Amino acid sequence: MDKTELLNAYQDVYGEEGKDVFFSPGRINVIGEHTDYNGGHVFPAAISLGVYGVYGPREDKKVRLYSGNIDGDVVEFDLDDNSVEKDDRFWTNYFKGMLTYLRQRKDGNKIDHGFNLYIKATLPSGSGLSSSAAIEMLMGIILKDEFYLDVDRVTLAKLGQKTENEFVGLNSGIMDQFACIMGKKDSAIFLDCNTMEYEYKPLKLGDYEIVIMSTNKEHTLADSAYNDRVQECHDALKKLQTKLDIKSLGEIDSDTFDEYSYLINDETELKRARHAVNENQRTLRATQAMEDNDLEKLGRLIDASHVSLHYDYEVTGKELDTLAESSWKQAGVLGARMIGGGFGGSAIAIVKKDQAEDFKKAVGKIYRDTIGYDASFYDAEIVDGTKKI
Ligand code: GAF
Repeated sequence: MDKTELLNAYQDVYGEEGKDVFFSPGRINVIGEHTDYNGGHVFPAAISLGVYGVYGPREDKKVRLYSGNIDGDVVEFDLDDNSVEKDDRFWTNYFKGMLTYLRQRKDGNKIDHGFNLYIKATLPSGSGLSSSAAIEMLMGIILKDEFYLDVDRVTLAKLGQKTENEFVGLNSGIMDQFACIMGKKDSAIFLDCNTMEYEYKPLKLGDYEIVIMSTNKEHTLADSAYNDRVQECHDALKKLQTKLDIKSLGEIDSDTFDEYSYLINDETELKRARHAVNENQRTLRATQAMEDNDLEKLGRLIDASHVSLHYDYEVTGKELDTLAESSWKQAGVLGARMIGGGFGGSAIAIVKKDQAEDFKKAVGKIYRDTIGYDASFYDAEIVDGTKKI
């Protein structure tokens, strides 16, 4: 989006000039789904679809937020009158949570005056591409830069997770916030969510590209069974811990899991844990396959991830299954799977560049015929994390 356009929009809303413009990307995830809160690995990348924010300081203590995507009013609250509390709008809480937790830190008192924000997203909300983490990290970087806060990016990612967990009530892991704020152009981030060690790996896909496909079925993770999945994995882990000295499912391989699976005397928990363990192993193998230039293998592992998310984790649904399964049948496709929390949202396919247009037409038609409305296909680049532009 054009910076001037954003500054003009800010001026229309607030009647004065904005100071700085920021961009916070959404993310895709090549592989490693529902592994983050299980102490496993993920392999996400920041994308050029995201959320823009124009900041302008105020002399008083008021914070004003306006979203250019929603036909609504300016949302206003005061820094000092304890009105920074959760409301029933889905988007403002991400700002409020970050503001609250940053103000609670040692140098949080540096946030001593109000500000206006104009927000415009190019990322559809509920699309499974991390619009919420993009907003959290946008707020984090804006406050860090404008108020000179002494806080590093990984800490901001953790505060974003805390916002989800404690302010919003979704027990999500760290992947989305980490990907949005730590993203690097043309690279994916291989992150061990157990140790928080990470490595950038250039996305070497040769003649192939990643096509992002949205089901256009909005998913609201807090309303979904996401928290149930977290709990089921936790319960399975507790049973394994009676014999194994582990802190997370990410610490064991598929063989060890198989050997000790007799401890999990509940079919649902068994399936959930099996996914978490196998998906983590698949993520390790997939990143290795990419390094070895074995793209066929990478593709097979991506397909296997979807199958496991369908049968064992049960988070796909008809829309995501239609996108993945119809992708598998197209020429020039290495692999396809749902990404993010599931229950709607988006999928990715790794498609031969010169066959991508035919691919979108064919999958788009099957989706419309099967589901009754259109899927959306997005062209996105892999970009750097949240920053001033
Ligand atoms: C959502 C969550 F926010 C992430 O933490 C992660 O668990 C993902 O679902 C599934 O891999 O995006």
